[in-house]
Amino acid sequence: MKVALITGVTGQDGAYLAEFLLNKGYVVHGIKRRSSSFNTQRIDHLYQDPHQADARFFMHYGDLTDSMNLTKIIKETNPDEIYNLGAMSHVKVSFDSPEYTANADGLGVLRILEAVRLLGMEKKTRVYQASTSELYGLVQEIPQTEKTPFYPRSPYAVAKLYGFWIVKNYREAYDMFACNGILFNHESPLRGETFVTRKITRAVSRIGMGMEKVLYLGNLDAKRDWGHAKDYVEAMWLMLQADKPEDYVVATGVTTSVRQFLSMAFSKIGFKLDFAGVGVGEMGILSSIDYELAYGKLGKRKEELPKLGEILVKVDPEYFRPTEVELLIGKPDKALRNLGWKPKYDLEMLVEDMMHADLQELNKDICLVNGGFEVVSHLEY
Ligand code: NDP
Ligand code: GDR
Repeated sequence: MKVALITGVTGQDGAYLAEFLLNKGYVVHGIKRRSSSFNTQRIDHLYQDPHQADARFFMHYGDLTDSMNLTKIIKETNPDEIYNLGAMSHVKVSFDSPEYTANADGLGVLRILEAVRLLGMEKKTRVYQASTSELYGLVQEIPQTEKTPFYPRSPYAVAKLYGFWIVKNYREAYDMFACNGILFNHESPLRGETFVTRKITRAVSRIGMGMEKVLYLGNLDAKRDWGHAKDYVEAMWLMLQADKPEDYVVATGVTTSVRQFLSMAFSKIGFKLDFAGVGVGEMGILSSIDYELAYGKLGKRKEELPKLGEILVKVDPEYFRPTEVELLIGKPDKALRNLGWKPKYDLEMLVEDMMHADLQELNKDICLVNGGFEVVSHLEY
C-alpha cells in the first residue's frame, strides 16, 4: 500500500484529497494544527479509530513553521508521496499577517524539502507543492501558461513564489521528484466561508430565506478562472504518478467576473439583479423573480420574499485589497495532454453544487432557529 502525507488536511483541498487517496487504497497521514476548538469538520466523515488493525487514516499534530516537528512526522510516516497543501491561504489576510504568511507559505516548503533530503528520502519520496495562479498577479500575458512570467501582487503570492522556486531548485540540485501544481481558483461546498464564491453562495441562500438583507462585497470586476476542487485534487495526484517531475497549470480556460458569479448564484433561486452605480457606489438591485423557481428552491411564497427594487448587494471598500489581481485565465493544455486530466465540472455545475449545499446547510440552521436556538452567521472578507 502506498503511503501519503498531507499537510493542510483540514482545509478544502486536504479533505477532498484525503478521501480521493483513501479510495485509491492509500494509507493517508494528515497534519493538523492544534486548535482550542475542533478544526476537523471537513474530514470527520473520514475518521477511523487508529486502534483498529485495518485503519488507514491517521492524524498528527504539526505546523509548517516547525521544522523539527515536520522532520519527525516525515521520518515516522515514511511517505511515498507528500502533498504540501498547508498554507495561510487568504490573499487579503496576507496583507495583515505578511511575516507569518512568508514563514508558513514560503519557508514551510523549504522545511518539507530539506527534511526529505536530510532524512535521505529524496529518491523515495515524491513531493507536490500547492503553487497558485496568484503568482501571475499583474497581467503579463493571457491566457496564462507554465511559461508566463510571474508578477506577484500580495505577501501571499510572494511567499508562494519562494515556494515555487525552492521546489524547482531542489528538483534540479538533488534530483528530487518535486512538482508545482499552478492551480487556478477552485471552489466547492467545502470552500472556506471568507473566499468570494462561498461568501456569495452562503449569503444568497440566506437572503433568499429572509435571514439576511444585504451582501457586502469588494471588487466586483475581478475575473477568475474557477474550477471544482474535486477535479483539481485528481490533477495533484496525477502529477506525482507521472514519469518525470514537472510543473503544471491546472485551470478551466474560462474566466468569469465576481459580478457574473453573483448573478449566477442569485439565478439559482430565481432572482435577477440589475447593477447600478460604479466602484464603491455600485449596488445590486433585485429586478425580477421567477416565483415558481424561488418556491421550489426556498419554499417561500411571493409575500415572504424580498421586494423588487430592494438593494441586495453593496460594495464595501473594506474588502478591497491594497494591490489586486484583476484577471486570471489559465491554459491547462499541458495537464490535459501529459497527465490525461479531464475535469468533470463546469462553472454552472459548480455554482449549482455550492448553492445546493448551502441551502441544505441553511435548512439545518432553520431547524435550530425553529427550535428556539440562536444561529450566528459571520460574513467577513
Ligand atoms: P484552506 O485555507 O482551505 O486550507 C489550508 C490548510 O492549511 C488548512 O488545513 C489549515 O489548517 C492549514 N494551515 C494553515 N497554516 C498552517 C501552518 N502554519 N501549518 C500547517 N498547516 C497550516 O486552503 P485550500 O484547501 O483552498 O488550498 C490548499 C492549498 O492550495 C493552499 O496552500 C493554498 O494556498 C493553495 N491553493 C489554493 C487554491 C484554491 O483556489 N483553493 C488555488 C491555488 C493554490 P486549519 O484548518 O487549522 O486552518
Ligand atoms: P483569491 O480568492 O484572492 O483569488 O485567492 P478570493 O475568493 O478571496 O477572491 C477572488 C476575487 O474576488 C474579489 N472579491 C472578494 N474576495 C473576498 N474574499 N471577499 C469579498 O468580499 C470580495 N469581493 C470581491 C477579490 O478582490 C478577488 O479579486 C484564492 C485563494 O484560494 C488562494 O489561496 C489561491 O492561491 C488563489 O485563489 C488561486
